[in-house]
Amino acid sequence: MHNFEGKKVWVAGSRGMVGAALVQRLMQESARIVQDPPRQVLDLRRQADVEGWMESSRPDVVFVAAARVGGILDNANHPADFIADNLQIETNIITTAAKLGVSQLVFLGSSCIYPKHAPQPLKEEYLLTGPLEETNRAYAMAKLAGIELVNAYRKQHDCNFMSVLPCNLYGPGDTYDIQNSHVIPALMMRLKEAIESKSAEFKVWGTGKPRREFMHVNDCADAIIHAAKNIANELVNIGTGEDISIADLVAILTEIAGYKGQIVFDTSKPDGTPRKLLDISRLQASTWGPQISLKQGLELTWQAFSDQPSQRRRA
Ligand code: GFB
Repeated sequence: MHNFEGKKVWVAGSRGMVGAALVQRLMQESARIVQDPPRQVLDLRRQADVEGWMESSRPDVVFVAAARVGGILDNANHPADFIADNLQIETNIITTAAKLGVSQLVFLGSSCIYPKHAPQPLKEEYLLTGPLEETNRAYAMAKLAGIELVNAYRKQHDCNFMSVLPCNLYGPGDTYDIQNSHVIPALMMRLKEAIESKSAEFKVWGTGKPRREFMHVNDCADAIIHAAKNIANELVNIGTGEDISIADLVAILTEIAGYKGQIVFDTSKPDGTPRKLLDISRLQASTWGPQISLKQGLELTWQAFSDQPSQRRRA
């Protein structure tokens, strides 16, 4: 239905984990990647600056992968940053793209914006059918507004805009910060410390009972490009179709890392949403499937992380 050959493509947020993977994947489409200015040059929260930059660079296609993102504690501790920054970034880019007549726009949401207790697996039509998970409600409201903005421009101006909702991601370029990152990079950092300090215990947040669907970021980028080229829906879940408990994830990671100590669950830390397995029928209907298994992806990521000098660990 669409292709990117020769098209000027802007991946907003190309320095983030998903943005970088999208740029790499788009190289295979012979797209002309527009140079994405760093935050110091273009603050996407400033509307006039975004309008000025987009008017001069005139991208044909835009992927909105720029966002304020973080793990469960980062979200719970910084709700104002998460909602304000994400509302500004998405509004500035999406409204300007519509004004300039950008031929295609893909907005990135996340599986955490579904209602906390929606039936599983999560279908796209379950959005907004129930209360949200408290720890990241601010982020989720911002992302839901972005999806509503995309759908409004489709309806009112027939814009070729769509939204994709990835599950939990991991892989190269992830953020490694003990307090603020997502579970996989955080566990890897603390595992490395436990091994180096020969600690008898390895602490995991929460009960270990929540289930998460983890997808390697390279599979995510491939699925997003596939969806943008082949799926007409306004909203597409991006996942592997399989989830795992945090406790089982820890068992795989400790085996990969060769850690033999005792696993301790710190229930003073939040579990968050009990489960958020995506229904990926729309993706599968267009014959897409993941290439990187969780075990394989974790081995690759652990290896890349362990090879980094400790002060600069980004897998
Ligand atoms: O990855 P995570 O922070 O995000 O947490 P969410 C996933 C699960 O791992 C939670 C547990 O149940 C955590 O309690 N966990 C165990 C840990 N140990 C750790 C640890 O050391 N660090 C972290 N971070 N978690 C996020 C949303 O929710 O999902 C974001 O808050 C985003 O907005 C992301 O959408 C995809 O999956 O719980």
